[in-house]
Amino acid sequence: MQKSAAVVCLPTYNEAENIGPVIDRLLEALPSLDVLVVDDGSPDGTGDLVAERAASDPRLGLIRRSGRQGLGTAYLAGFRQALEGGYVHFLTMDCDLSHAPERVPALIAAAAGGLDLVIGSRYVAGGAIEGWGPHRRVLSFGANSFARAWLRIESHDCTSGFRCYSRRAAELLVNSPVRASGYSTLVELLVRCQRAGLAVGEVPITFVDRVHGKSKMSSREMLEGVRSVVTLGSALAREPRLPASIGEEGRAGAGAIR
Ligand SMILES: Nc1nc2c(ncn2[C@@H]2O[C@H](COP(=O)(O)OP(=O)(O)O)[C@@H](O)[C@H]2O)c(=O)[nH]1
Ligand SMILES: [Mg+2]
Repeated sequence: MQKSAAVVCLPTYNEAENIGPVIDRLLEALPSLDVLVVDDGSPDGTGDLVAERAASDPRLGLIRRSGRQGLGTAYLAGFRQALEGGYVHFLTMDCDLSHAPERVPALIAAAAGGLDLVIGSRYVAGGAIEGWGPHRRVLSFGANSFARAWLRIESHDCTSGFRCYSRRAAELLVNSPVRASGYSTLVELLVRCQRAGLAVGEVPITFVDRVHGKSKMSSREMLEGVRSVVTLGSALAREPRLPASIGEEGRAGAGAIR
């Protein structure tokens, strides 16, 4: 396995129109990249499309789960399998082209500079959002600001799903008692890395609203996410801190990298 080997864990639920272009653009973006799709029995046949393609493409893998089980467990199922593959970088992104596959090398380059978690960020200089109206912008920025303040998160975009984790970050997370689901899972995974003293940084991305398919983020899910960020704060306060040995080297990298 090459030193730069990276895998993108791609959670999917009803992304039949997007999955082909996302995989094409990812495989094109970097020759050393593999893709692992985690599909939750999408009724629109996303899993079948991937299975067909994976049969003849060794760079593509598929985990099929029965029924929608949430984003958090999808990431962790992907990491658990990918950790057996000896990868160095473990990426996650949405499968709706909101996250440009061409930005993957920038995340990996920042990670290779010594970060354990690199976030593709909408809220640092150079970051942007295209295609969202004021309502969704305010909701996202509000949920993000609330989670940052409540959990004392240093990163500016704590709900972005476009990320690159190091091997030790992926190992930490699969062995953590991750409890949140939905948007708050992203917050929890970040908080767990920050609390373990891992080095976290951000690179700017331009987030583009999805063109095909529907967002799975409803107002109800967003409210539920805020509620679970609140309870996450108290649950984390009761948990013992991880040994400092994980990350004494780490804390420098909270800034943005271009
Ligand atoms: N496997 C799996 N994927 C999911 C689930 N919920 C959402 N996704 C995927 O997670 C990504 C983010 O969801 P999306 O609907 O784009 O949320 P938004 O970006 O907040 O609007 C997409 O690739 C979805 O297909 C789930 O329960 N299981
Ligand atoms: Mg999306």
